[in-house]
Amino acid sequence: MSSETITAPLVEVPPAGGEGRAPLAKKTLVSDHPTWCPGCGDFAVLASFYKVLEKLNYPQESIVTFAGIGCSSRFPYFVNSHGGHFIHGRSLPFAAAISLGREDLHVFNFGGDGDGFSIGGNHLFHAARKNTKMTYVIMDNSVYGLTKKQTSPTSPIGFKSKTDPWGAMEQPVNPMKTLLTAGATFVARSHATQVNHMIDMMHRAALHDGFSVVEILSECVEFNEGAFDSANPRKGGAFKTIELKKNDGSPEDAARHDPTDELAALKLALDPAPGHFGVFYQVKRPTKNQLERDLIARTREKTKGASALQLLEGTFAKMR
Ligand SMILES: Cc1ncc(C[n+]2csc(CCOP(=O)(O)OP(=O)(O)O)c2C)c(N)n1
Ligand code: SF4
Ligand SMILES: [Mg+2]
Repeated sequence: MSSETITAPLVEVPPAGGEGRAPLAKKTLVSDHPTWCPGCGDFAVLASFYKVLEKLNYPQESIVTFAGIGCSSRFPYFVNSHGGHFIHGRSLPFAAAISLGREDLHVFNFGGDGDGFSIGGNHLFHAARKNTKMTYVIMDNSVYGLTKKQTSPTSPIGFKSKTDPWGAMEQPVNPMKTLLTAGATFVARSHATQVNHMIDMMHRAALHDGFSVVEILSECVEFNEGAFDSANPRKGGAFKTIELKKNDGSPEDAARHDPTDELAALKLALDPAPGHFGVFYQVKRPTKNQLERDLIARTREKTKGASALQLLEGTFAKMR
């Protein structure tokens, strides 16, 4: 590789959109035939995600979808984009590396409640606090679906499974509370039966400059049927949406939710199941991408135009 290649800017960030090209359409985004069980909530999440991509109209080659392991983590197979299927619970650091190294790409990560809050809990915590630019969609079915019904971190107390035949005994994770306290800068919640709401949440998440997470309650019809009926109006439940402040000075605005108010978001998160749906929290905080970009720029100023190769050679020389 010539030093010319190395000194060229590593990252060119093109504007989103497909100028001079046909708009991004579902037919080009569909990849493999989804292999989920008929009736699985994940189908609706996938259909909504295609819609979100159509709305965003990113150049197709700039879209990256990642996932760990699980039924929900099969997601990247069904999206015609760059992507990867990584070790159970470990897709976030992989996705973070792509986000940091290739800022021209739009990185989406998918997974289940087990992948995100159990084996991958540690990675989720650090991805959130580091605020690396990407969108993470957690399809929460409150069970390990792929491995055929074990208790997951979001299974409620009393849930009977292969690991808890007498009923789960331990306190489940509260996803919204966990994500808020971990430091995610965009936290939202939706339900797989509410397609327009899902599209809105994923679209807002994708446009957020930072680590954005959407938890979507997505029913596993095989191993946890009816788990989220209490939030499904068609099944007699209540889908309580969060009304965001309009800052229009109206008296009714006082009761609306301010998504920059962390304590108000935590209060919403503490409401018992089925809880609230919508944007709990959204703030601006420097992304890891921005911080690293600035650091590289400052370092490059000090090194007076030296190429990356020269810098590397200099470092090795000092180590001799
Ligand atoms: C390191 C490792 N541990 C355990 C497994 C087995 N395993 C595969 S998927 C899974 C749980 C999946 O549950 P979840 O993330 O909730 O996804 P779902 O299938 O419910 O969508 C487990 C335990 C694995 N593949 N790799
Ligand atoms: S086992 Fe459950 S989560 Fe997995 S595809 Fe079937 S319905 Fe969906
Ligand atoms: Mg699951």
